[in-house]
Parts: sequence; C-alpha cells; structure tokens
Amino acid sequence: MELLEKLRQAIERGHPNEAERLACTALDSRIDPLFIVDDAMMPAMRSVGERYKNDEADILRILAAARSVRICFELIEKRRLPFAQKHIGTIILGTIEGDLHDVGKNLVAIMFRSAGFRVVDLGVDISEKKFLKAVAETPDVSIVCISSLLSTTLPEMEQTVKALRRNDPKKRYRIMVGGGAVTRQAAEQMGADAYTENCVEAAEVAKTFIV
Ligand code: B12
Repeated sequence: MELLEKLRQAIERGHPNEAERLACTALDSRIDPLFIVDDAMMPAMRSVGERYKNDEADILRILAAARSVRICFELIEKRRLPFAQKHIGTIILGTIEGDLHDVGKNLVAIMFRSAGFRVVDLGVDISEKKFLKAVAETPDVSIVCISSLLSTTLPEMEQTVKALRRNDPKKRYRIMVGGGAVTRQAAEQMGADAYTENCVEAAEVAKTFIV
C-alpha cells in the first residue's frame, strides 16, 4: 500500500512531522493499526537498525526515527482508546535496568493493548526493586514482561526474573522476556515462562496465559 510505504520511508528518514501526518491519514482511511505497525513502523526500525549496525546511519538519524515511531504509536493509542473494552488481563511491562531502548517495548505494549490487555508501562531502566514494587501495587497482574536490547543487561534481567519468581510462590503471574539481546535459550535458563522474537507473537502467547 502506497501510504504505508510513504510512512515507512518518513520514519526511516527520521521525519516525525511527516510520519505523524501520514499515520493520521492512514488511521482516517480506516487502515487497521496492526497493518500500520507491521507494514510500516516495524520494517522502518528494522532497516534503521541494520544501517546503524553497518555504520551507515548516525545517532541523530536513529533518534529521529525512534521519535517518529513513538509519535505514530501515541497517535494509534489515542485513537483506539474510545474503542477500548473491558480488559482480559493486566500486564506490567518495562525495559530492564541499564537499558534505555524503548521502541520495541512500546510496540509490544501496543500489541498487548490491541489484544485487550491493560498495560502498566513502567518505562525504561527498571530495576528489580521497581518490578517487585509494581507487582505488589498491582493485585490483578497476570503477566510481567521485561525487555532488553543490551547483552550487558542480561545478568540484571536474570536476577529480576529470579526475584519475581521467588516473590510469587503461588504463580499469580507469568513472566515473559524479549528484546534483541534475549534468546529462547537465555530465557529458559533464566526461568522465564515465555520468550518471543516479536511483538505479534508476544500478544498471541500472552493470550494463552489467560484462562
Ligand atoms: C534505536 C537504537 C538506539 C537508540 C534507542 C532509542 C530508543 N528510544 O529506544 C539510542 C541511540 C538511544 C541507542 C543507544 C544505545 N545503543 Co542502541 N540500538 C538501536 C537500534 C538501532 C534499534 C533498536 C530498535 O528500536 N529496534 C526496533 C525494535 C522494533 O526492535 P526490538 O527492540 O528488538 O523489539 C522487537 C522484539 O525484540 C520484541 N520485543 C522487544 N521487547 C520485548 C519484550 C518482551 C517481553 C517480548 C516478549 C518481546 C519483546 O518485539 C519488538 C517488535 O517486534 C539497535 C540495532 C538493532 N538492530 O536492533 C541498537 C542496539 C540495540 N544498540 C546497541 C548499543 C550498544 C547501544 C549503546 C550502548 C550505544 C552506545 N555506545 O552508547 C547505547 C545504550 C544506551 C542505553 N543505556 O540503553 C547495540 C546492542 C548490542 C548488544 N547486543 O548488546 C545494538 C544491537 C546495535 C549494535 N548492533 O551494536 N540505541
């Protein structure tokens, strides 16, 4: 679809105003927000990520692309709000301590909300203590989700998963992990209940945890 291709390019080039305008037009044309995420926002960030890896994009360009994605999903969330129905479960979500990456986490949040969950988004750089405080303050929590893009933060993630486990002998909530630094094997070693490679699968797996 030409509109989504234009949106993908606007994000990739780091033009937030243009991205916002195109995302607005897409929503006005009643394009499913899931397509907007899947066919424009995610491919754009993947491509920016590749260029960054190959030293073909500078930090300012990456930040502008990340900002463009953020504006788009804020718009999607705002527009979907009036349609929100009774939620099917509550998810606590955050990026692990030491890590400031939030684009993937925010996409995961959109997918969860689209699937009917209430999401308590703690933000980035979230310590074990903050996760524990959040579960204590959220009696109806069904799933705790932790994101990590930096391999250096995997020890903190593991420690947090273990602390959350110890804190929950009656299995009130499940624990899911993800993000570029995490592998299925690492997730299993930590003792997480689930790992998924992308946000679409994350929402599908989360639904299976709700009885
Ligand atoms: C954008 C970006 C930044 C931006 C972040 C902006 C922001 N607000 O997020 C900025 C410029 C700030 C940045 C900084 C740094 N970055 Co950076 N960054 C990236 C980049 C290019 C893209 C990340 C991204 O947004 N991807 C797109 C999203 C959609 O993908 P995603 O996050 O993986 O999420 C998907 C899935 O993983 C999954 N998912 C995500 N979270 C979760 C959670 C759960 C529970 C589940 C189930 C699923 C799930 O769903 C998402 C959608 O499908 C990557 C390169 C790359 N190829 O990933 C490097 C990268 C992550 N960064 C890297 C590094 C090293 C850094 C810095 C240390 C650089 C530096 N020397 O300063 C700093 C760290 C700052 C900090 N303390 O966090 C490395 C990490 C290497 C590693 N394995 O440890 C990468 C891989 C680049 C590289 N190849 O070297 N970065």
